[in-house]
Amino acid sequence: MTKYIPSPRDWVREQVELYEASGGKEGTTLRETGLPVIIVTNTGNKTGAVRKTPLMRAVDGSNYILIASTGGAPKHPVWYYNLRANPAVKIQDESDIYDMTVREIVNSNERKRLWDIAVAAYPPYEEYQEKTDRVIPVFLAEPS
Ligand code: F42
Repeated sequence: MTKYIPSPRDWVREQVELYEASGGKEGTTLRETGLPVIIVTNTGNKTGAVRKTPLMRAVDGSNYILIASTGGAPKHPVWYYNLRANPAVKIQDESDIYDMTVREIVNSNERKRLWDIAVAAYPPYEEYQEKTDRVIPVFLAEPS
């Protein structure tokens, strides 16, 4: 079995642990916001290790929209490069787990459509985009 390396950030690692240990019944929202979170299991692009990244839940039909915002930080999160290198992921949405394939959406009309859905699900994404010079990447995850 491939090695799982938990996030070095305490609050992220603890959310993943609670989410998984409870079978998707606890730890499923972003702290006090009450807004839903999914867990994206991905593969480290250098280590090949299993990585688990909580993200806000934004959906387009049966597809998930993944926003690489990291709170508007100047650099893309590491998981962005993991998904570019290895698009096969697992997504846990509460108690449901799906095998999915992701692709970065670069077409500007499609990106805008998905971005607007994501902002409706989690309004702070808009402030994160204003905070940073980079264009925040948008992925679409579709059932494999
Ligand atoms: N982040 C978002 O970008 N968008 C969201 O919607 C979002 C929601 C969210 C909700 C709940 C929650 O608990 C966290 C949430 N986050 C959200 C934060 C998100 O889960 C990530 O923690 C954040 O985006 C930072 O991602 P990161 O991949 O940069 O994480 C760092 C801290 C990290 O774990 N780094 C690892 C490490 O050990 O330093 C590296 C992990 C890795 O994949 N390494 C690669 C490998 O091969 O294993 C190689 C690294 C390389 O150099 O390329």
